[in-house]
Amino acid sequence: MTVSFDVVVVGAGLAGLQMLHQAREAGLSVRVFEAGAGPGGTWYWNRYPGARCDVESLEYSYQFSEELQQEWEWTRRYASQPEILRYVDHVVERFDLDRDIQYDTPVAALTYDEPACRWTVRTEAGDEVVARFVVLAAGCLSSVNMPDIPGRETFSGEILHTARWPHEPVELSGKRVGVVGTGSSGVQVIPAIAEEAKELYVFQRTAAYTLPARDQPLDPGLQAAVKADYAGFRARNNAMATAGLSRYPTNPSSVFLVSAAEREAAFEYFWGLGGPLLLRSFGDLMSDAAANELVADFIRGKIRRIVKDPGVAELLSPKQPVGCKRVCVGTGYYETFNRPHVRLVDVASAPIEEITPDGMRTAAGTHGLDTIVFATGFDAMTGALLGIDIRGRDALPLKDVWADGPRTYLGLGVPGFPNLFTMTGPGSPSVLTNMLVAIHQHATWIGDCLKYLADHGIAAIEATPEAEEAWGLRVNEVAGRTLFPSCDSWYLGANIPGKKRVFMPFVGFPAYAQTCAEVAAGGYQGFALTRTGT
Ligand code: N01
Repeated sequence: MTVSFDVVVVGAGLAGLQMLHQAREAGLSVRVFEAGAGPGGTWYWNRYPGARCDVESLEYSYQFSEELQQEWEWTRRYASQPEILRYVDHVVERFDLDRDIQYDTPVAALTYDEPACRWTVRTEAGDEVVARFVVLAAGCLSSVNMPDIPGRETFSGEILHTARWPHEPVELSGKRVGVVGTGSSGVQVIPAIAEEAKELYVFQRTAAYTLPARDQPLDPGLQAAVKADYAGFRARNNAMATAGLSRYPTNPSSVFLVSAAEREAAFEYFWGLGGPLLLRSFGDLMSDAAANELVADFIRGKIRRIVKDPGVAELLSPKQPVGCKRVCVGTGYYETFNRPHVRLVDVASAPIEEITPDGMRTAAGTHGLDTIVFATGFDAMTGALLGIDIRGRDALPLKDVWADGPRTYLGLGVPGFPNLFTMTGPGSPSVLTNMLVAIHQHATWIGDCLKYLADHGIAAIEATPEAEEAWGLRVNEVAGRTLFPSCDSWYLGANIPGKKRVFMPFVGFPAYAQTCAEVAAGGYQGFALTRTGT
């Protein structure tokens, strides 16, 4: 007999765990399928040396339980990967989540049965269950991008990817290590590997802006003050475009309205605060290319002062607007290139051609290596969803519907795919915000929706094509007012060969959350609701 649930959730990362909690709160039976052997998603897989969240720990946490907020003590301004995984384990135990999670179980296919208003969920092992609703919480940055470089199989040493780092300790001391990629993962792993390796070669194609994290032990006074009014703290953060860091509001002034000395002083102040806050020093840095160039130049000046070799400093200086690729936050990143055993290899001018049995060959020469670390990122936002064979009404494959890029209504639903919700999906603020806030907003919205459907005897909910069309226009219109679409980034899908370029996230959390609330209050406008028995 086929096992049946009210809800199946795909993924037991931070999104899937909260969704499980919310669905239980709505009185529904739930099963979560997780590909990994444990919970935590991103934080389960990305266990590379130096991995640390670049969102402040007091904000990168769940807000669905006041008791949880009060009892958990963070130790650092930015939590390390092991600390976040300890938090995840605590949450799983405290809310007894494990009994509804099936680990080591990747989902292979989802097929909608229209007459029954049910999804059949097939795992890679071939087992099937049936569910009224499916929530995809498979992660925005979980489908690994491993570049197809010839000769990989011939390499005699070890090849690693930051997002599939082994659970066992990796021995790098005394070794010649190559790191490919200088995004957020590369910026964190490179200084850590430099501590151990005999020689480190960093293969850089595009220089990224790296702002100093200024990580430190968390001020107990600050933690106590936040806990004294966590609800107020969350509410103030929710009013920010990025759903965070309300303690440091954006200076609304235009950078052009101040003198050069005032501008430098403001940049210095925000640079000193650490993290991505430099982008809050003036109100027009993310909307005006000339304003952005001023802050870009400020950062390049910092790089020139930190990095002793002028040629290396020049190579490390990014050319694209600041923030159109996600800014990196690091500790000692630029300083690492002053170390005598660290070499920057420019693979923009001389691309990687081949992996050989004992190293990496670029157009400029060969570098002998014992270990290669790929920090080459992800097929973001759509990769994990399209990795599942999802077929909606009339067996319509999602990959065909999204052949020209993802199209959604509110990043929550897709026409033709009733009773299927995407968490933090394309078309929602997602990766442009503090993910834990985006997750909370989606998990509570979906949980409330499921309860509404049950209370009103509704068997199916489906985004309408008109609502999806209008939403797509709004996503583009809002993004078009910013510099986000102005360079090749994973937000656009530009990092994956052949992927259609569509700006995927929605810019601006508060307007989005308000729209979602209005849609719900209006009886789920933009969604077609089918009553039981109709
Ligand atoms: O991946 P990326 P990531 N040959 O795509 C290069 C989050 N995150 O894992 O720019 C040579 O940003 C590529 O070069 P280019 C965060 O949202 C958060 O670092 O395409 N190079 C780039 O340098 C982040 O934005 C945290 O020219 C190749 C790099 O690899 C997102 O995850 C930590 C190449 C990939 O950078 C992704 O970050 C880590 C090739 N064939 C990640 N292919 C924190 O919270 C790719 N590259 C701190």
